[in-house]
Amino acid sequence: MGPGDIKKTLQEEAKRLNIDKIGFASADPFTELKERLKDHRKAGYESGFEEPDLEKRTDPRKTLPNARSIIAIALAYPTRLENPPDSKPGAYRGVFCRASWGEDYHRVLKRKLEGLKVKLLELVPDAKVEIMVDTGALSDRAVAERAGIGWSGKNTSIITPEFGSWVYLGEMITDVYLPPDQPLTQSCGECTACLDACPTGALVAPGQLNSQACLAYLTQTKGMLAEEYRNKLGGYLYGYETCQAVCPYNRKKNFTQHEEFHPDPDQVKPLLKPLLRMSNREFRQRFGKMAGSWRGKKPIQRNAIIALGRYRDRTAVPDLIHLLENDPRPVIRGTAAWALGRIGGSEAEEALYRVKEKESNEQVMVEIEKALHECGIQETANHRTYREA
Ligand code: B12
Ligand code: SF4
Repeated sequence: MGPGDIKKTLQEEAKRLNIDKIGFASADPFTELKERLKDHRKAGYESGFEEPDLEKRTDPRKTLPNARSIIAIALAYPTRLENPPDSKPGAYRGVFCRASWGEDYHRVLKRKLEGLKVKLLELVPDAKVEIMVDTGALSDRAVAERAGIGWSGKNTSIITPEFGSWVYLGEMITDVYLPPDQPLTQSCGECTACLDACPTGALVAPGQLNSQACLAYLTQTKGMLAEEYRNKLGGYLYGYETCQAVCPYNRKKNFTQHEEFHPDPDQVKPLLKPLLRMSNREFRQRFGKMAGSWRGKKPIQRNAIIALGRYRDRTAVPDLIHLLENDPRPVIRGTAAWALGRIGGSEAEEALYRVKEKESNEQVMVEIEKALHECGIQETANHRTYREA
């Protein structure tokens, strides 16, 4: 069988496996990307989640010697929640980004790629293959771009004409030669909607993201969230997606053909308060299969506390006080102090004074002081409102 026929058979197999898009690219080094990545690093824009070795990241042959082709795939994911549960006073909810809905996409895409691998090995029994989804050395986006899956948007996402950027990407490097596809020629044109909408200015230039300021990244950090970002998360517990939501290519796109990605509304939009007291075991049971659980419980709980503070949910005060007084993790105590400062009231203020006497962590102390100051400001404001009335 010739390379063209192998490619055709793989395309047919992809259809059978319910893969939304498949593209083929050469495995030559990504030389242009390498220069970009160097600049990206120099500017301090990396997240730290990327493969650190730039050689490995841009040369597929560092992963698979004699690599000749890369087979890239994309799977579309849903964007709409049917019957979303209400988020209301006393029962506020947070939200996981759409890229975390349903079963962890790493597993789903790897299964699809394994299916393609089986077919390729049937056709070329001594073929060598290496499968990657997100955590591999290569830039999945650069591969998808080269393979004609989609084009690179100003929000840095790969945008497909059919599914917008609501797609996951994955690839398989092989030493089998397969005729490459052509990259797409489409582009964003004059549109700047994502750059204008990003609440933190993380999209520093078209196609260039400062990850350190990206809310999608910041929801995944384990330390204290810098104060300037706390009011900008908008209820997100994991990930962020405004730069995708505003994109005209994503408008009204909602693809539900993969059952694995169907969201459980109560899981992807959970009540905030119960998250605060969740054990590790409960967390794993409830969220362990989602992509959004990979950083563990702490960032999700921290973000839930921030959301409760932002909503000024008075019914959360007892739970927040419990954390402030008892939680062994300074990040959780410090964030709880911040939330109590935002919510205010005598119960919160008294608790803050109480813990001030015994707190030994410096960072938490700073948050307590600031929260007490905030309570004082609110007290004065309430008093003023009362007098004016
Ligand atoms: C690190 C990482 C992050 C970081 C940094 C993201 C970033 N933009 O760099 C953080 C945590 C912020 C993140 C967030 C998200 N991520 Co992410 N992430 C990755 C990861 C592991 C590496 C990306 C990387 O190397 N970034 C560094 C930049 C420089 O490289 P790059 O983005 O691959 O480079 C492309 C473009 O940025 C552009 N480019 C790079 N530099 C320059 C410079 C100029 C001047 C120009 C014009 C262009 C340009 O060219 C490259 C080829 O297209 C990939 C998986 C992988 N192995 O590739 C997933 C991946 C990119 N993430 C993905 C997803 C889904 C997300 C989120 C949507 C999740 C969410 N809802 O929160 C957000 C989107 C935020 C955004 N606008 O990028 C998908 C993207 C799918 C798609 N359609 O594009 C990937 C491919 C995972 C996957 N296998 O599906 N992610
Ligand atoms: S919002 Fe506009 S500029 Fe941004 S990625 Fe979409 S089309 Fe491109």
